[in-house]
Amino acid sequence: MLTSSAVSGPVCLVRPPAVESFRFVTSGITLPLGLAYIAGAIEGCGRAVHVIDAVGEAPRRATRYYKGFLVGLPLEEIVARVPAESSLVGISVVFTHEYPAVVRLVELLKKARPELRVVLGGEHVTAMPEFCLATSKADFVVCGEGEETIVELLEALDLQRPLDEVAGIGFRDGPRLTVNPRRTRNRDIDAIPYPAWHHFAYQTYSDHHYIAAMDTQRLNLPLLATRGCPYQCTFCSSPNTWQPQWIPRDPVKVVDEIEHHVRTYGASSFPFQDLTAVIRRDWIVAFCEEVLRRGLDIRWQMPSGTRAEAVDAEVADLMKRSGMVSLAYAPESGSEETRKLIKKRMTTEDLLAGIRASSAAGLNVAVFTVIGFPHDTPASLAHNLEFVRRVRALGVTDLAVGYYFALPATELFDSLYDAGRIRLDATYFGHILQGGDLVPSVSHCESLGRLGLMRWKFQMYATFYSARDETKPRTGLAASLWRAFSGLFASSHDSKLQTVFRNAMYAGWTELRLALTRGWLSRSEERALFSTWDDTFRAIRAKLIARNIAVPAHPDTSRIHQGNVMKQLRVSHQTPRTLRLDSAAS
Ligand code: B12
Ligand code: SF4
Repeated sequence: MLTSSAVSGPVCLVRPPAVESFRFVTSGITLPLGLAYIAGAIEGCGRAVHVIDAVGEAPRRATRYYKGFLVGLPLEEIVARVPAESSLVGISVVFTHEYPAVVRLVELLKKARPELRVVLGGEHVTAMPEFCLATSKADFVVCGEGEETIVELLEALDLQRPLDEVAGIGFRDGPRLTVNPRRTRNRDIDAIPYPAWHHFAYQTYSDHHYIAAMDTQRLNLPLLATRGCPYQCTFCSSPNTWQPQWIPRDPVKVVDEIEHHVRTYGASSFPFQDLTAVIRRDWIVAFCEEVLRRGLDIRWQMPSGTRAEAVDAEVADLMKRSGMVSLAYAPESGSEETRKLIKKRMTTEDLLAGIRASSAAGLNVAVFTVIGFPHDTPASLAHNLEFVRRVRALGVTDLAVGYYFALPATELFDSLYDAGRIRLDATYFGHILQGGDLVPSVSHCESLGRLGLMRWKFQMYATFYSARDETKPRTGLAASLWRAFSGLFASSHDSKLQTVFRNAMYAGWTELRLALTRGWLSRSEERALFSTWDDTFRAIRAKLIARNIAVPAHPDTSRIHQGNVMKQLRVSHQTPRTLRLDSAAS
């Protein structure tokens, strides 16, 4: 029977080591914004917090991992740093590829201190709550937005209230895994306490270029102006985590937060980490005007990909004048048909208009594309070539061509998994990082293999970087190559190409250096760890389907767009359930 007892000492929050590998990306690592919000929420209710940020505390230490390497404190050192008086540890698991390290970390924590209780939260846990309870020794999981849930869980433990009354959590009671209904999304997001950056080595992140944006040589703090996204792209886990719901903050309050960070920490550069910040024109106009009205000398960027509909010449000019440096558009494909199949509701016309306005205003513009969707064909990919030529001519500075990876809790993943086209093994958990690889580790594409995809990637890059940008002097292949190399020596970058190249050189060298070291586990321990995971997940999925909490997905990935995922998400989020993995009956 599950026993509940009061939480003593500071709540210890852990950002596990990040994962990097030899690949071409701007950055894989930034300050952990979600965990900083959790720290702020716990402090906001009068409790003490202790943070172990594995990356911030050892930014240049690296340990060989099953894919690439772990960046930050070795797992044993994290265990040793948990305060003796803490009785509860919260660990953030944003990325699926970080999860195996967290499983090992929890094992080490429980071995050293069996009385410690461990709670996991973050995007990956939200995608697979039962799986995380079944495959790790964690006691609790928090699904979705975590601030209210963690505070209520702590109260429930203190007051010994029944855990099945806490919305948004899952917990283990012997062999029984319980997942409660989700909490309703918090609409009053302006009332959420600011991220508690005073617990994090924010200067270290900027010093080591751990910034998910263009390097401006200023002190960076990430920012969130909105939560969630109203769309339901078939490859994206955000509908499951945030439900397709976009909730913006009051733009004036966002600028209040910026001023607070300028005053308190001396920050002056703010990469926005929103899923899709610019949806409403009036919102972005109000935000920029407020920054200008206060005369703030800041830089800000939107590096994670936004939508284009609200960006016209006036908006782009306001963004530039208020300090914006760069933004990224994420159409994912140059083919309108592919965009329809992945439910990316973005027209080429809107996108090109947004790009034209942004680059005319002098902003650095990046375009994100993905190749290797299961339904991609040579014919659909061919649209990308003309597309990248067109966006280059309009002044787009950088292009990212990523390989498709199958994130859990997405419509495409369910379809591939139910059709037997994915196994949850080490390759699966590593392939999430393959977007920036030269050759993908897996192809989920029906008509192209790994090498076929690689050829398309090279062709798209070659077309883009050798095409002429009509809006700038000195473009073309030679100029682009020089730009890439110059990133190794320049301290501040004005093209992602420079950052990508610098990161790849560092990651490649680190991987080489670590190749023959023992690493986080021995090779046989690695194999043992992953050996049962697929069976476990398959059993969980079968039980959820048998209880109508999940539905078998359509095996034809080009038909998925015809459905609406909302109905199924509602059922899955609102149905309380308890599974026993040792019995076929439950
Ligand atoms: C900014 C960002 C990045 C940044 C860095 C992020 C970082 N290292 O912290 C950059 C650009 C580097 C990046 C890179 C990648 N990213 Co990214 N990124 C994001 C993005 C847009 C925002 C993250 C964020 O700050 N969110 C805002 C905070 C408030 O939300 P949150 O972190 O989820 O935290 C909340 C809850 O999850 C929960 N919670 C979180 N931790 C904890 C801990 C506890 C104890 C508790 C109780 C609760 C809790 O409470 C928090 C507050 O409500 C997300 C999408 C998203 N909106 O989350 C994708 C996302 C995290 N990225 C994703 C992916 C796939 C990648 C890449 C693999 C892409 C690629 N092609 O290479 C790389 C991997 C990099 C690496 N080496 O690990 C996926 C991850 C999915 C998964 N299952 O793994 C996401 C979810 C996007 C998506 N839907 O596809 N990313
Ligand atoms: S890919 Fe972007 S637009 Fe699509 S659901 Fe995810 S966050 Fe929203």
